[in-house]
Amino acid sequence: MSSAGKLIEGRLKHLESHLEQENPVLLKTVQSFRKLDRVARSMGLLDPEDSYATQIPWWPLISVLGTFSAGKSTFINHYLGHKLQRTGNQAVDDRFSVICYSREQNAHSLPGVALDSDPRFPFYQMSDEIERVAKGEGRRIDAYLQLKTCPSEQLRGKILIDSPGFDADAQRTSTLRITDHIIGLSDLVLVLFDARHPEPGAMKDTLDHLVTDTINRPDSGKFLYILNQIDATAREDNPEEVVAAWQRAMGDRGLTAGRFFTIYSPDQILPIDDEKLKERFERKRDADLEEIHTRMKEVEVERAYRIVGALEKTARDIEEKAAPELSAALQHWKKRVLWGDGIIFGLLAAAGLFFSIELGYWQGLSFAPPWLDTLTSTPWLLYGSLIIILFVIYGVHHLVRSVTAKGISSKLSGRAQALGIKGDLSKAFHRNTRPWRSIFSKTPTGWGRWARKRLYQVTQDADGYIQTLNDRFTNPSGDSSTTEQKPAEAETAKQ
Ligand SMILES: Nc1nc2c(ncn2[C@@H]2O[C@H](COP(=O)(O)OP(=O)(O)OP(=O)(O)O)[C@@H](O)[C@H]2O)c(=O)[nH]1
Ligand SMILES: [Mg+2]
Repeated sequence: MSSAGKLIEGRLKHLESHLEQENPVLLKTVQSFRKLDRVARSMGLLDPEDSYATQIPWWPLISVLGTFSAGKSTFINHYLGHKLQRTGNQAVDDRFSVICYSREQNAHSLPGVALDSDPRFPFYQMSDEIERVAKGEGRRIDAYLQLKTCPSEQLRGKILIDSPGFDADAQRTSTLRITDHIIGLSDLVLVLFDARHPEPGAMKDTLDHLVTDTINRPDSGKFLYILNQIDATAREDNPEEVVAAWQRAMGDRGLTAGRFFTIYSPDQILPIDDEKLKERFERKRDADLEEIHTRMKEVEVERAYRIVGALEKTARDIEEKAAPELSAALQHWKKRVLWGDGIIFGLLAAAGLFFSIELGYWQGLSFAPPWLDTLTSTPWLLYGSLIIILFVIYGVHHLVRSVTAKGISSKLSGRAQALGIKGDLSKAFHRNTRPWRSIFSKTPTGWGRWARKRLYQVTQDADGYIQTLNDRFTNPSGDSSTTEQKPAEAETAKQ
């Protein structure tokens, strides 16, 4: 039962081939996840068609949200160095574009369903999510999402999401729901506003949704708020005042300094006649753009460490939480079965004694029912009766086993959630209660020396990966031969 199903093996292969292209440092971790899967499957924690590797998002997600025509698509095109997204002053796109790397020179557009089966994307539940808010819409996932590929080196190892313009009043609930879902999945959220609107007060609802609601989230650190197109303010009498008004509007909603940026697209500059002003604008823009791009680079690094962290944590959780929890449940089950058997067989014996006395089967202390002689003198009758009695005892015992097991396993699901154990603890427990398993065995199925050794190997592997990542991202020794960078990646890292 510990072998992987065909479907999941296919997905893992797919994952490996993408990692090979985009993030080779993480490639080996898939092998370690396979080891974990084998242990978990033999314990019954995972189904053959499940894998721990597909339960975590491998690619960091950066989403770009913001008001209509704020310049979201222009910002993305500039970042990629490709004119991938259509831009314009009319609302040009009402779908979310999920943009990912592909070696192929031509950019491709694929329908939203393509996201369903690709292990890079945590979107397979998205249609269910849409279905929940708008009945019948889940099947129309293509109307909300599209997948685009682009050969930009900037895109290696990450996914960008371009979104349709945001307007709190006009949004359909399903679009709002998708926006929230995407925000939840994202590692970094860039929220763009348009400096051509000199009056932020006019968009109160939008600001409430995009700023007030996001600033109070526990993961508020992942949001960057960007006032875009500030080149347009150069024509105002007092350009600083426009920025200051936005800053105040943000500050009123609790935004602290340091996460509010002012930029404009280097590709779309309106002519600025005042040379000094132009230079000041450019300096500020370049500094802010660099900081934003650095944050975009950092999510990739953070995500790589987080994946190795998840690998190690899952291994430790099996050893330190799942296995002890199962052993404790088995002890508990044994006690309940013994008590259950004791009570039922005790009652049966008492009832037997009572009726046999009532029927006058006892002569003093000896059991002498009138049919005893016939029974003992007819072997088939004697053995037949004994077999029937044994069957009844066995049946009652198994009934007690399964009733008590059900009670314990329903509690175990809650425990697994509370302890944050990945995998199905109650299924694993059921594996231990199969008819041929004795209630006296203390070690859970699949949890032996072999499993411990595997888990130990995985934690050792994880330490090795952390070191590789450290070498790759910090390279304290300055020795390039210790890094696993390929020339193309080194190029990306420099940018
Ligand atoms: N002057 C100037 N124009 C810009 C800048 N960024 C974008 N634009 C222009 O603003 C318009 C809207 O840009 P888009 O990138 O399409 O905006 P968007 O946010 O993707 O728009 P929707 O997807 O329709 O919501 C386009 O005509 C761009 O050329 C900028 O920094 N400065
Ligand atoms: Mg756009």
